[in-house]
Amino acid sequence: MRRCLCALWLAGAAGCDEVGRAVVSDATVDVRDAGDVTDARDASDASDASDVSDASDVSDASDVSDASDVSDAGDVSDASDVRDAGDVSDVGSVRNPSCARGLVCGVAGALSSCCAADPVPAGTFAMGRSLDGNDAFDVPNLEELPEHAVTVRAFALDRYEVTVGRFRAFVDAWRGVAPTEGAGALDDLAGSGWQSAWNTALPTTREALVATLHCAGGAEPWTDVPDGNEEHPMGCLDWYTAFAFCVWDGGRLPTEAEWEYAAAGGDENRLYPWGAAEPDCTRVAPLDGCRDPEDFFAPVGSHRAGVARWGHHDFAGSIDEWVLDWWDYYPRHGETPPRAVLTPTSGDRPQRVLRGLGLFGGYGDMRAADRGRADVTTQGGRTKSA
Ligand SMILES: [Ca+2]
Ligand SMILES: [Ca+2]
Repeated sequence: MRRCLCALWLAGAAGCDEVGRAVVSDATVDVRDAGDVTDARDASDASDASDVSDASDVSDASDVSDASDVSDAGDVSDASDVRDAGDVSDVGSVRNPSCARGLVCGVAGALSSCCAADPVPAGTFAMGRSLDGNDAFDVPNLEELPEHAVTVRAFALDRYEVTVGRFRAFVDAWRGVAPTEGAGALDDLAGSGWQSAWNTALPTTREALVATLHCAGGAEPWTDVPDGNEEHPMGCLDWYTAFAFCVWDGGRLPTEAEWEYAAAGGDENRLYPWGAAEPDCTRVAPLDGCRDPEDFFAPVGSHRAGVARWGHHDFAGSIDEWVLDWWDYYPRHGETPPRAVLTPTSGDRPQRVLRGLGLFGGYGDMRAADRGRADVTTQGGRTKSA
């Protein structure tokens, strides 16, 4: 059985300040599970997507492993005529229902299926912000502390945020059927899958689902008919819809630890997904000071200098991303961190974690260790503790 992870991303949108909320969109990251990826380091050596021919036999992450799966610039000579599957070799190997139409993302010379995923090897990393290490940063966010060791199993994560085009396939297929109990769970982690108690949180018809996607008064990336935004990150999804999309697409939401592990480059403990260099307009969108209208909802993967260690784009900026976990403080020194926080924290307003801030983030918000949170029904906006 195919096991994938999906990371859903929330979107920031032009005009959000005016409407008082961010647009929550969801970009996804498909993550093949540890059970399917016995050794992602080996998998990353595989270079031929044609090795994978059967959707029922997804044995490792090499099916959509990295840029080497994609025909290179020599095969894709002109971005203006490369928007179909014939020019991008990995498109046919991707089996996500959301990419059944052969969606292509990226920029000339680096095109791939919008559903391409990159393997992330197992490892241990220092989650949270350090006080004097690579990712030390002068911010008062106590919720990023203490930095603590976390071990992550191998997985594979979508290269790009989920696009409008991918989500359109979900919308077209939606008949109000919720995921089955337990769907989208992590391997060997009871209680991490879909719960039938959540079924009523989902729209019951396609029309009702579409109605939820207009959460920013016309400033959201979704359009009822394709209108130039199909390669832009999807927005306006609450946590339940994000989860349901991932399950439908053969994946699951990543855990907060998986997200930060991939964004920080694992044991490199990067300050930003790309390293230590300060954010600029070539790495993230949108960023304070980069308010070019063309930079709002830029196509996924268009800020090439912001690529993370294992090939993922737009961790920082672009769109906020839902992860599986309930928000909680990090474990104190000496406590064993959970693989994921699966029960709401006590208190009157439990929230889920958001990562990968979009919407006019400052330098601090672009860090791999930066955290946010929001109510599960939120379609835009998040809070941070200072
Ligand atoms: Ca860290
Ligand atoms: Ca992001």
